Amino acid sequence: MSEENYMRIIDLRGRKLSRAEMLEAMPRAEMGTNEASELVIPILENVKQHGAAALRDYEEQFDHIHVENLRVPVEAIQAAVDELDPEVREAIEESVRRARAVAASQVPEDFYTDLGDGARVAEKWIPIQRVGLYVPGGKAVYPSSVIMNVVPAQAAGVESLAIATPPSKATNDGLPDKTILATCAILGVDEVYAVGGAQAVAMFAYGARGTEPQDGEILCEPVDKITGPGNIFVATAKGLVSGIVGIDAVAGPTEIAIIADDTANPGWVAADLIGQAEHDELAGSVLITSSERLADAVQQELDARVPRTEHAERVETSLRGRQSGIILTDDLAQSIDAANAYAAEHLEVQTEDPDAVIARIRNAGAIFRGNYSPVPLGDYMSGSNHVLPTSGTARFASGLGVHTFMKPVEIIEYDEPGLKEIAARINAFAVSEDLPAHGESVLSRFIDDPYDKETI
Ligand code: HSO
Ligand code: ZN
Repeated sequence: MSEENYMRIIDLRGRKLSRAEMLEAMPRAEMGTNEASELVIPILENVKQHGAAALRDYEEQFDHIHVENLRVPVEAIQAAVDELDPEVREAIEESVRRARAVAASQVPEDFYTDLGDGARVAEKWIPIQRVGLYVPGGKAVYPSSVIMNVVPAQAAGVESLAIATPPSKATNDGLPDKTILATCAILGVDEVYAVGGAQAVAMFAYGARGTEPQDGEILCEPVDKITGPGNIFVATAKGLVSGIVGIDAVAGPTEIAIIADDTANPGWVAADLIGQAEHDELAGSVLITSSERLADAVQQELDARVPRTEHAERVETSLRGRQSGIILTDDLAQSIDAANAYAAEHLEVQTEDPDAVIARIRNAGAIFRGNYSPVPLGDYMSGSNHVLPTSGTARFASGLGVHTFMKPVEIIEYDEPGLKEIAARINAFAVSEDLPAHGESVLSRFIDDPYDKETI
């Protein structure tokens, strides 16, 4: 393989790596330190103090757009769907149908455990009441991501759902991107704000007062959880308000890993690597294989395909970046070890027996099985969710789903005999922690004077 190749080789062959060495060998960009906080903290504070006035100022300052109606009028949302290209509309509707079918089966069931007579612990799943979804603007306008957030929230039973998305620079009419608005209409979301960036996160976290004609004094009520991707300022703002409200994960650049063997089609593998690289110069595209022949063939396919794709420059930067590469392994077992260490946001398995590989995968945001389940299928229309853990966080986190918008609450249901049976043990435990009033609380129910230690 020559120097000219798009992707660098990370050769693990013949190396017995410790866990730390394996993690170290994985192609990932350095995480920069976060200097955005200094800019974001005053924005949060200002929106908290001044509500709508501050939001308008920031839209003028950062997006250079005067937004008259911070809350997008419902007629504008409906008009967007009427103007939508019918082909795009069908695509959105198909995507929504499939996502809804999957989300419906994801709704968790309540359950209980009996621990004896009159001793039960039940578990009840409660939807989060109000959620704010951030939808980025700019070059990455993804109506598909609106679907991925809204559908599971609705299936979870979230009562109130608001969307914030910046006013479009392209139309410069103070309204957000029309396809985003149309997607909101198709999904039945009518609370949409033409507000972007850190200020949108502040509006969701603290709520905002304003002088909007259609809302009287309150522009936006505070939410309980904020989800959705965003740039460094949005991510930083989400980090800062988390604790006041819930947030989904703070996403890093998107990435794909493909485990492939000699049975894989090199053209398809190359196309999938390019597809991911198209997102961002920092996107990671990783091929993991023990077949040098496949690796060579994929490099050749990249040579042929990259120059012909529209975003060739961006793709090239991403493929040549240190976050991308071809990992060469001794065998399938080492490929699986590497995939588990990398913990890809998207893991494609294009091998002779994909099920045998999948059985041994423990870390991946989502697994795309076989040659006909490429990542873009999942991005748009498989019914699965495309908001997935990035940067190796798939080791401990999962993708967005109905569970993201619900929380389990335990209900403790003991009756008199159930409590009496273990009252003395609870008391013993409490005393051992020097919290005797805890024991006295329980004992009060069974003896006259729990404070008289002589009688216990
Ligand atoms: N691959 C992206 C999602 C996306 N792709 C949206 C196209 N549109 C992150 O999972
Ligand atoms: Zn994508």
